[in-house]
Amino acid sequence: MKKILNYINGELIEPKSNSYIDNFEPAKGEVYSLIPDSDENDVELALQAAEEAFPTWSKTPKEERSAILKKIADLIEENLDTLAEAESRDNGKPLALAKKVDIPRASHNFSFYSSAIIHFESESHDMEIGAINYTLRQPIGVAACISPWNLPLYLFSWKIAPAIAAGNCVIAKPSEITPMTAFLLSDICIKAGLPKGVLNIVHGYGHKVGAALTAHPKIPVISFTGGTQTGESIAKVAAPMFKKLSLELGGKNPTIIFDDCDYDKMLNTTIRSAFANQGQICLCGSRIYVQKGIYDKFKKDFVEKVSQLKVGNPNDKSTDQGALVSKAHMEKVLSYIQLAKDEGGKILCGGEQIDLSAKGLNGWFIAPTVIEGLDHLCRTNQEEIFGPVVTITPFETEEEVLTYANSTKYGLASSLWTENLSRSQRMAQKIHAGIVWVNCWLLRDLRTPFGGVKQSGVGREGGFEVLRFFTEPKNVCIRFEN
Ligand code: TXE
Repeated sequence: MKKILNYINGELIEPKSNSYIDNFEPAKGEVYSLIPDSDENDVELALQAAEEAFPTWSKTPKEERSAILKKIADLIEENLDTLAEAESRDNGKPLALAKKVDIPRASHNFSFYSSAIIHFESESHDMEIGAINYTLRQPIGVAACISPWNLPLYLFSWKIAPAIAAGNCVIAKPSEITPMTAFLLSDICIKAGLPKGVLNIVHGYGHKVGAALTAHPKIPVISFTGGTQTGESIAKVAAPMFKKLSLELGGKNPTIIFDDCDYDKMLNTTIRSAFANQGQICLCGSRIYVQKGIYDKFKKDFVEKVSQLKVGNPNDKSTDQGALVSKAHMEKVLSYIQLAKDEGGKILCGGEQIDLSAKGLNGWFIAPTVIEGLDHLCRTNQEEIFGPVVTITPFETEEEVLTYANSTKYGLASSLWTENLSRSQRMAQKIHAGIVWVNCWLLRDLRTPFGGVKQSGVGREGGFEVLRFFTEPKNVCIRFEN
């Protein structure tokens, strides 16, 4: 069986423990490869390599760092098919989605930061009394990048690219649930000529590798994307050590649809924003609020379209919905469907596991599910389900829907559908969310900050802001007149 290896000091090596974790193919429910069960000893080895590489890498001219990042971006693009197949097999997502979104965006992360680092500037302030202040922005040292399973290579590269572009060395830990594309990235980095030790990828469990990275006194900066509870436990360990933290956590995003929207455009995009990647994107809109004038029409059309989504083999071109990422996650999502019923919700479509074993797929499929009739404060509408499950609810006024939208502990993203420009501006100002999409969804410009408010995280990531995050500012004040 294929063994994934750690990438440490420029080499692909076995974990020190020599033990491995089973890696499952979600569509088949079968083990298909093995993941290093690394621990603090492998982290120590990676740290040694990263510390050795740092003095040279941090002083390597930006242009050279940029060229290597661009090479990595190009190699990702050249290997698009292989990477997309690996991502789909590892994660259960439709191959077409991996080809269209995940892998191109991973390549773009590297090419964007390859260019951004060249244009990154630091501030300078002239004081009238005859002094000048400027801000030196220096790489920090060894950064930890910990990423989740839902958009494996995309989120992994979103952290690594800016960290190394800024001159840091990195120890990265992909999710133990979807490690394959991170493994393939190791090979790409070797081919691109990334100097040894600049990027080290240590595979394994969060409570071992992730915890060792978080607690290590020699790792002063952590960028994490994952569940809110994990973020909380990382913050508890890192805060007393005064580490720099970027936490991109969960969401419970509202989609708010007004009567005056462009109906067809809204309907098609809302299907996508609700169910893309089986609803396993932190930006998916899982609470859909629809103004009363079009509620009944929306309910009919939406349920009809959702019922037509084809759940099946991720490799089939006609598949809209693949498998959920793991058995445990599928069970969690099913338990929320049961909870919704217990809370008085009416299942309009879906609501159950789908058995595709007749097609040789013994994995973890759930029918896309639409639920109505739930109060905005019930658990189904408050907690992150992170699966193909959405609720729909009617509303009358802007004030009413704002109360619903802002009622959760999360504040990651939101979508508004209206042709009324003033209303969209008013609403955008009042919504508690780091991102407001108006008449669109998932449109990203990497120059803008990304991230949430409230319990969706801290440390906005995006454009130059990420480069600022991965550098230490130092004020230099020069007095040139007495
Ligand atoms: O994420 P975890 P899980 C949400 C979603 C999901 C829930 C749990 O609701 O159901 O989180 O998912 C590593 N110290 N999101 O359990 O555990 C772990 O190995 C350091 C939202 O899969 O947060 C993995 O690499 N690291 C989300 C990463 O953290 C630790 C995407 C994320 O795993 C650790 C995924 C520890 N103590 C899930 N424990 C989003 N915002 O996009 C685990 N890890």
